[in-house]
Amino acid sequence: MVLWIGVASVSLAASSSNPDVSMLKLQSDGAFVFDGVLFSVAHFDSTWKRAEQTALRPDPAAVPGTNGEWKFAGPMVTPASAQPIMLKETFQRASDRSIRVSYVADHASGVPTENFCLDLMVPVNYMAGKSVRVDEQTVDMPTQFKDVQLVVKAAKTLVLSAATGTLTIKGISRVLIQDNRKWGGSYFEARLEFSRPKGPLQHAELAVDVTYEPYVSTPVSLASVTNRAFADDKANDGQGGWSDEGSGNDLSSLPLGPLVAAGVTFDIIDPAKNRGTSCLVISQSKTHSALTQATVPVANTPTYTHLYLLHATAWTPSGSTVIGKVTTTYTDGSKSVQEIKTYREVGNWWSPSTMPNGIVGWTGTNKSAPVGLYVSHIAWKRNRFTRSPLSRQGRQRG
Ligand SMILES: [Ca+2]
Repeated sequence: MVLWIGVASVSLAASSSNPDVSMLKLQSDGAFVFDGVLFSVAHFDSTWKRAEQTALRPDPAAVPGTNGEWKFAGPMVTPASAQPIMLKETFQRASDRSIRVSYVADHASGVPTENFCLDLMVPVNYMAGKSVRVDEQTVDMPTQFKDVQLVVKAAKTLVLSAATGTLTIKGISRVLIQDNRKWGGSYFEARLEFSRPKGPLQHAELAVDVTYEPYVSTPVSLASVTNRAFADDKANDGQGGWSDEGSGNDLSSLPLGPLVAAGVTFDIIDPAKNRGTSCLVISQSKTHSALTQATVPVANTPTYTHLYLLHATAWTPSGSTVIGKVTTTYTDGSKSVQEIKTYREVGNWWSPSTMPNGIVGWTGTNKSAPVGLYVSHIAWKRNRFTRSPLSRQGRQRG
């Protein structure tokens, strides 16, 4: 069975020890994830077979981080040639929200190439129902699949919606955006082509600046509907805190008060000031919680465009399963429903790892395990929301 737990508040609206850029994680192969969007170089040969930069490694001649630079080099092996493409990457921190990354690719004799690009994988939930900006043009990204190719054009600047803000990419020359739902995928893919002469690839370069701008977020209080605290002193008594597993396995290590998780501002309720409760625990198993849904009013202004959840599950089923839904009711009476799926929006609170629409926003430990919470994004209809109840309905699976 599954227990779906929302913590303290939802919100409207850190990087690792490598480059200290908000919402950025640089991988050991030089690919990087910026606000939930994976950036990596891809080569497509004349039969559209794909090669990636997974064999790149940090340049042994350069100390990582010297002068704010990280250098990588290595082969990209393509079936189109016995010799690999040699790729060099220089990643530079420009500010706490921006980077510059430049690439130089060479192939000794020239390899047949359909597309050689910096490839961006954007989870559907970040962009569907919103628009991207390509230079001065605005292009809507459909909520349901319509066409594979959404954008194909020469352009210098691309602005897209990511997990908790926007990414502005400058320095490109040509962009293709396709909808991978055509093949059952859950990503939009943006290909930023390298500059190079037509024909087989012998030499190509690309240098882009990428800037993250977080959305302004405002905590929405769950204080009127919370039913559990974080600390639990006695296991399996149907009351107290979190998953009711006693003090050896509770969430008392979560700090109270304002919490910025995955770039989104939440406000963690102090149970001492709120009927002894701080989080919303939903389950259809009465063993775990009698509560199956809750409705939360959201203040009138300002007009919000996104909803973020700070949450986790316990007793999480294996495989991706719908474990609840969020229904938004707009002031004009219309509704939108977002299903919450395990391994897409949310996962177990023990040893969390990031998912397509579930960034690990907070981590800590308790007496049993490393623990954490996920931040998930829900797009609201633009320009329609001013005030509505928010209902969350948890469903048991087990
Ligand atoms: Ca208890």
